Amino acid sequence: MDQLRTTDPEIAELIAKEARRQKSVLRMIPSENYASDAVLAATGSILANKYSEGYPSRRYYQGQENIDGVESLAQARARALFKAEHANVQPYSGSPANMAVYLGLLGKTGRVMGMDLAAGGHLTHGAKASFSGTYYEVVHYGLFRDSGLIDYQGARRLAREFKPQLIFTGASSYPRVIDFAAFAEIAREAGAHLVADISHISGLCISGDHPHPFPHVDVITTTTHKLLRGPRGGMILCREELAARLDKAVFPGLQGGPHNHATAAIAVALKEASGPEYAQYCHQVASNARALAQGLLERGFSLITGGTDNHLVLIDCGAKGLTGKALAVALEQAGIVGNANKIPFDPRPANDPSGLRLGTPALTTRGMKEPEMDLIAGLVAQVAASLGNAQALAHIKELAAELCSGFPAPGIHL
Ligand code: DSN
Repeated sequence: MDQLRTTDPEIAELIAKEARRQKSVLRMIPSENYASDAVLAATGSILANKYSEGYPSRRYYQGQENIDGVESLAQARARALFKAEHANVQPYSGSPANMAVYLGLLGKTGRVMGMDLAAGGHLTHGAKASFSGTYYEVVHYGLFRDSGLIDYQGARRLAREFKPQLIFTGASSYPRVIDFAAFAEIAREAGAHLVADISHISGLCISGDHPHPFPHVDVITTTTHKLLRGPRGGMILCREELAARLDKAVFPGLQGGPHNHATAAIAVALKEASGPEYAQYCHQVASNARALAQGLLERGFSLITGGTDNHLVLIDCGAKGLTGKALAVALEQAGIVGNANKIPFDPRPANDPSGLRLGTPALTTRGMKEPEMDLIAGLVAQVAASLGNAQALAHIKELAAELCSGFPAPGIHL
């Protein structure tokens, strides 16, 4: 940072301010975390200087004796951790990883079934606004209105009629277990390839807190910066028979040179995730989410599905007479950072929805446990009762900062 301060004080100052923010607020966006010093060191390394189009031992540029070692290690660790026959660690993030699956398994066009964005799916699972809903023919499965749970029978009926070639499972804001075995039956009947996008729950699948997608699915995609605590990046894991098609879709289909600094940091994160401490961390993430859900329910909040099995809760703010955006803004003023989110069958628009999404991955990395989750549920309730009261929100912000000060934030040294 000393060199950066000299060369570019404006950027150095913004980074320093962001570090102070990340240290002093309760970070509860379910897709965010703290990367370790080791992961950050690899991310900021000289590996960023190198071009390496191709794959280990099959490159289009010279000078790869070290890069091949880095990527081979990342691949081997990914295969071992996810029990996969093949791993591609080059996708720049989760959306490019999913895009490569479309390109590799369908080509330019095809029929896809994915979870509706409004039901908690992801943009790349066929939403109109994304490439997936623009270029491919898509139908969406969804949730039961009363329970908020995935309607597997409805998905099965849809697949029988529509005969998708590709089925996406996985979600961005679904708080319950996804039944990959049930989807495998649906895919088998339809003759479709089945993909599990486990970006949100990757760690829980490793630790056993969520059922593993293999052997039920053909392909797993995931980001590397959420529960995995790596750099921003993506991965594709698959059976050997699909490896060549998917590798070709990533490079040269969609991408040029891999981000070698990110690949190295992914390798480090995967190493960190292979020890017993990481499994313990994931157990705690899930336990903390259950404690947070319990604390919120006790304080009169309404949660979609009534609770959680994973790392996040989805609050229906309408039940408190609030919108998700209004609560998210007030929470931020009070040092608690979540995100407004659509709830199933939400009558409100995406930029001002009815829901609020809160997650436990980052706070658990700081070492917080069930008692802190109950405290935080209390703070969220105080915020919900204090909208527009700047003084009350500022006081809660002090309480949040005080809570944070007792729990170190990995990777942040002020
Ligand atoms: N943007 C991510 C999330 O916050 O869930 C999903 O890609």
